[in-house]
Amino acid sequence: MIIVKLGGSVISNKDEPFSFNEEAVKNIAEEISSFYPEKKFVIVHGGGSYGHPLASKYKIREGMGGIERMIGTSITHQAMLELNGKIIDIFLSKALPAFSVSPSSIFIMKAGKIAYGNIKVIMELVERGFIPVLFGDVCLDEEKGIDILSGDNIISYLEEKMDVEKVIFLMDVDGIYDKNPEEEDANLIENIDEYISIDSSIKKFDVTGGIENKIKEAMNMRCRVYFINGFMRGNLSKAIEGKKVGSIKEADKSYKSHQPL
Ligand code: IP8
Repeated sequence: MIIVKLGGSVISNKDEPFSFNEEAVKNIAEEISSFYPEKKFVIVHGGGSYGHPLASKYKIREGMGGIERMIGTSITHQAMLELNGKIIDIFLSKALPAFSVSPSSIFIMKAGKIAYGNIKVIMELVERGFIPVLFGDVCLDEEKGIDILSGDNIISYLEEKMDVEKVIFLMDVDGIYDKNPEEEDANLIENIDEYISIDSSIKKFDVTGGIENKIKEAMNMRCRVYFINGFMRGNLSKAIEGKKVGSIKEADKSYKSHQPL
């Protein structure tokens, strides 16, 4: 099974609230359709300009905080459902049996991580040939009451519990860089393991927030992980076929997915 993360900056324009990059999602669905049903997929998408502005407007990461925040939590979830619906519709139009699974209905968080997950439905959907489509969502939290669950955290959890052949992160840049990719002397890191092995620290990456979290999560995964540009047609197919593209973290030597890399 292959997990594909549709990054928020690929499916929407982060600077424009409630924007949706229909063309990009159509291209992604088309590429996936040429590998389906031989390959099994789970899709996880980010919040983009649907989830993030609302999550900060209602201060959801601060936890429970009265009726206004509870209403805001529900509004944020509804916005994510709307975004999810747009993605599912495109997949269906390409004859892919995408099936929406709300993370807030199956996960509970604690200290920024998933503390409880009921993923039997996801496993059985995949077994029957469906393509579950999850997303970064609001989530119940054992300590704070509520929190935001990022798509990247969901992927780490699924990778640990399921038989995952590879994880492919679709981004709006060509992969992971040694510094902010907007800087002229930034270099794309093709082999993340090699780069890190020099001093075994992700501090070498001049990164913050989202990317730092992504690299950390990827380094803890057992399977091969790709970071590729989701706007470049053909990139996703190359990653699915196991070709060299973007930045790659190799699978752990001891890890054997039941499916070929
Ligand atoms: O974009 C965030 O998910 P992410 C989800 O995967 C919300 O971090 C609701 C902001």
